[in-house]
Amino acid sequence: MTRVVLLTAPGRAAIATLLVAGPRATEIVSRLFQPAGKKSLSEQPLGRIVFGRWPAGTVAEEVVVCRTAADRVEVNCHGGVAAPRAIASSLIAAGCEEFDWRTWTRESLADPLAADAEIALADAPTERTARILLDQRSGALRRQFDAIAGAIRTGDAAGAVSLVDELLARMDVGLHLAKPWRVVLAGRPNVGKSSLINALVGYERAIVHAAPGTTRDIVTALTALDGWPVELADTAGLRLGDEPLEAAGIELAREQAAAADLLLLVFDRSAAWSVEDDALAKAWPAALVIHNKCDLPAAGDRPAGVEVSAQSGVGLAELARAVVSRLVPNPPEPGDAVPFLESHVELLERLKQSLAAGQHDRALKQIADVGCHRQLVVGVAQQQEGSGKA
Ligand SMILES: Nc1nc2c(ncn2[C@@H]2O[C@H](COP(=O)(O)OP(=O)(O)OP(=O)(O)O)[C@@H](O)[C@H]2O)c(=O)[nH]1
Ligand SMILES: [Mg+2]
Repeated sequence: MTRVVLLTAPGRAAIATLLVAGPRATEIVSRLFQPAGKKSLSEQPLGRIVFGRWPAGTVAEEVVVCRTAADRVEVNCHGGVAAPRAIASSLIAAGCEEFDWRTWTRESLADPLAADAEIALADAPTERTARILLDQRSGALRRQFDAIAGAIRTGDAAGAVSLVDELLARMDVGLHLAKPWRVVLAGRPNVGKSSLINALVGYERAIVHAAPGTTRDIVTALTALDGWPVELADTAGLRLGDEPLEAAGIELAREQAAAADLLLLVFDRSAAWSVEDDALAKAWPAALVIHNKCDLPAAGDRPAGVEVSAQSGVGLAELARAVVSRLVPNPPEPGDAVPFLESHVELLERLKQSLAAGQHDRALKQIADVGCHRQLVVGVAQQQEGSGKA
């Protein structure tokens, strides 16, 4: 079977690239592609870039085509939606089967863990997260699973368990490589929660106003702190509001605080520490305490916390560092194995159970099941070509 896969992301772009892969790739593309020169595509050597036209509807699209392997042709056309769609449709009409790039990646990579990493890489929002996923694409996670299997085979069950535990300890980082941590700012009205969000993201995301009770709904902003993706959520000031709209906002704020990966409790350092402040701090003992408005004179004693001024920017770098050290207390070293999908974590938990029950053969099978090499769609055709059977 010969496949057509759109390799570039959908949406606006200058260029789109379609891959045609399979034993009939050159033949099918040759039937549609009209080279500008005299030679047909099948006469062109591998790697030669060939310009020409592609009949697409009533117009001919200008394309650049290249045979990258005996069973692979890349077709580069104008970007956007219409041009690649028209070319894909004509290839399908000519006998190709359409694959989406994720399915293609899974089918064409021998190691499913490497395929998982390649697919997750498309969603990595920062260089730091991409670098960790690239390590897994290069085999870091695979090598650790191999090491676990090796330890089991040599009878070192304790060693295997500690390797599994090492991976489970990196699970939280792994699961946030493509999905940001949720950091919620909460506190009493007017302490400067919205101002802090704006200062952290560097633009006016949330409305700031001198009147308490300004924020009602949840306002979120995506950012990166030290290369880690974080979604900051601003909430309504917590107080006993008797107005229904404000009360609804306060209820939402409490729900957000409960579901957060990290809660930032914001207080006003220029106002005396009150009974309400104390109740809030006690209700959320795991929260990171922030004393805002440190540009103004301090009003009395208060519990320890990060001192900042959303207005002047003083303390913001320390605040970012404090948030990061709470979210990622032990960042992985370059080359470390990191599980990054729920399915990896589930496998590790199953492995732990098998090892705890002394079921070593079962544990080995669980590892082998992740490593089962799928049949290579293109690899087979390439081998045939190489041995003169194509
Ligand atoms: N001096 C000073 N004023 C600040 C600082 N941060 C915020 N403010 C002021 O405090 C007032 C309230 O700020 P907001 O950011 O709207 O406070 P909030 O906590 O979001 O308030 P609600 O949405 O009503 O709960 C505004 O007048 C801000 O300008 C700061 O660091 N220093
Ligand atoms: Mg606000």
